[in-house]
Amino acid sequence: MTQVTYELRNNIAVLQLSSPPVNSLGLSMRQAIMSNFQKALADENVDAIVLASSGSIFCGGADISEFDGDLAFASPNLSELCDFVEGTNKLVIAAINGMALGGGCELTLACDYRIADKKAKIGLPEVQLGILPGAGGTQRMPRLAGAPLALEMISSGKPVAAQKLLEAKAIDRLALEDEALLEAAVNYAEELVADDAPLRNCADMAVDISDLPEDYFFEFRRKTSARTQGFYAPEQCIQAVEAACALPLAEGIAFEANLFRDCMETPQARAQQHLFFSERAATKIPGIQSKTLIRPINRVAVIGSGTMGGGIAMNFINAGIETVVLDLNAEALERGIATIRRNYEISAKKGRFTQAQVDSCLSLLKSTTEYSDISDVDLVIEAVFERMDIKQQVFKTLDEVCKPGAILATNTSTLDVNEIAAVTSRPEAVVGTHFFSPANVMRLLEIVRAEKTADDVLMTTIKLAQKIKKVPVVSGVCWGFIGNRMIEPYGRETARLILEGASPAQIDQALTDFGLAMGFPSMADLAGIDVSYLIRQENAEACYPRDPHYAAILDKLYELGRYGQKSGRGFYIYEGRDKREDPEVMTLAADLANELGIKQRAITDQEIVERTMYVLINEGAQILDEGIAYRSGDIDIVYCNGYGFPIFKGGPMQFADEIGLDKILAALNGYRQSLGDYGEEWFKPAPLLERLVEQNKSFKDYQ
Ligand code: 3H9
Repeated sequence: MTQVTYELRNNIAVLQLSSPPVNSLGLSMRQAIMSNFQKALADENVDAIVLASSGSIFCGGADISEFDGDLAFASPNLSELCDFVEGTNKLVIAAINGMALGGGCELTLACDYRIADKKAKIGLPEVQLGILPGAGGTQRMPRLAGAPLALEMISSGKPVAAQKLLEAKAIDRLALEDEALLEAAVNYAEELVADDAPLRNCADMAVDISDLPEDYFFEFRRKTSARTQGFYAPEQCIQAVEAACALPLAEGIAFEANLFRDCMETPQARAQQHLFFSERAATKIPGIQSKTLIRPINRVAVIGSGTMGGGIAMNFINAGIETVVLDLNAEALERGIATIRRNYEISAKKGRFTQAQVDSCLSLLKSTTEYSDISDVDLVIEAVFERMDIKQQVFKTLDEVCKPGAILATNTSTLDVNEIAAVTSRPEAVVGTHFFSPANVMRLLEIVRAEKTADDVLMTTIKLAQKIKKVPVVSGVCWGFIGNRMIEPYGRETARLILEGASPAQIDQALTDFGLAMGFPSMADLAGIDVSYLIRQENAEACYPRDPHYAAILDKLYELGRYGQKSGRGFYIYEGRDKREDPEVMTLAADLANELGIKQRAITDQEIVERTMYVLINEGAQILDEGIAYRSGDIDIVYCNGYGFPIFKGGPMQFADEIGLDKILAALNGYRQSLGDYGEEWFKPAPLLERLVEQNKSFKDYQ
């Protein structure tokens, strides 16, 4: 297939990148660009070259799938291609439509002139893949757009509107509203030829540092350090832009190349690239055609107007979908709707939405206390109290009132979706949609595929999740699905470590040093110790063994009315926004340990991290083996988007692959032995883990 088309329009050669979906710059694409350029350069009738795209975007950058081998560096590599384009003796005009990202953006920077469509976005998102622009972007962008804008773009990875780069003079012209970009680019090229416009080369430019304060880079580092903690690439991005300000282009490019190779070899880069592909793979379901017809979803109902119901409803109205919130209790409904309105007002005040956007969202929000008002909706999401009998009652009613073809979804976070579906006459229409709190903020959506969920119901739910800007992951049915099932052994291990002598603060510190957003003790205090107690009571049979060691410290805190932040005391003491350690917790733990015959001792941070993380990974292995998750990457997406697992470690399963499954297995077996009966009961390695180690494989190999 032709990856680059060549066309002559009078004296202008038009090269169009034509490799869907994103014109990524793999080796064959780079070769095709090079040979088409050579053709245009060899033709004496050609005065200028327009580089454009025939697809919906200009280019998504280097082919990331080449990064795990040598192909990315094979000649012509992207850097060589950009140098070649910059060095040509004919005018080259980039015509940017849709998006120009990463290497795609770098290619345009090597052109002499740039014209973009008004809606185009341009970015250098490499830092989000754990690397930095490696084809001259860190050197050419500061020369063309100025150091501050370039540094912001390169270190955040966020694309900017073409208009912004026009203002910075890195883009020369925007296509007029009613003018097709390609036509505009060809006209522009003809104009430039007629005007005898000069060739441009970044080697002839220096970064303008006249307005940069002396401590500019120091201050930038200081301001971004909290956001970039644990990541390797952001600092390399800063160093590269600093170099651009000091070195001639060729030296700067050589400096950038070293940093690029250095980043490529880090675990962070592997982790972030794994997450990029895992997020996309998670929407593909084995055995289901991606072209499966999806059902139109134009009107949605949410049952329950509590925090969760309200948050869920906001997702849909933000996406322009009319949404009815139903609550049988009129007062609760009024309160719920008022909360949604208030949330929008706050967003408007903070500048996240314009007043017009708020008005448009609120015009899509409806409310009712009558089931008959939702008979025509295309999708209902139930978000009522987490109890099987209550949920089943709701589903019986939905089955009676909803139109044929409607999708019936439950927001349960733990319950058996098959049992919920079984009370309806249409179990094929039932699916789980487990939102995470706050539902309008958290990106993760666990979609639960029950035994009888129809393929088109599942695919519609996945597509809808993307429409409302969630990251969907499909889970099979089991207690707690992927995320909450895995959190259970992690919480148990924390509770046990406290009985053995680790303080909540030590555990929190060890886990935040590891990279988690917060450790289990702080998380339990935030979520409510009463909430986790009730979950343990409700699910005792399904999941929690009645072991006296199990969560003893959490049960004790509950008995004492220490529910966490909401009651001012839990694992910690809370005063306003401050929290401090509570020595009484350690006394309680010592008494319980004594009662249960557990010997207290000093525990290292390494032991804390290993025990909590390795049981999490072990449960993940079991989930994979049972087919609850389709891929290890799905588990990683759940943990990085819903449970604060550090992105730079790529999720628990990628972390395990990185350190080696043999080491995880050895450590589990070590604790199994050293922790006596407790170890024997809770540290048995998952059979899949043992099998993979025997076969010398990783979780990634198991699909
Ligand atoms: C770089 O450029 C390094 C250089 O500085 C130096 C090199 C030496 N490569 O996201 P979508 C696939 S690093 C390979 O669903 P959308 C993607 O996996 C690169 N594949 O579409 C998916 O495949 P599948 C810097 C890529 O419309 C399909 O295309 N660039 C690449 O929602 C559709 O993708 C970036 O970081 C790629 N570069 O969003 C940009 N890009 O169908 C990364 C996409 O098999 N890309 N694919 O699942 C994106 O941000 C989005 O894909 C984009 C389109 C916004 C372009």
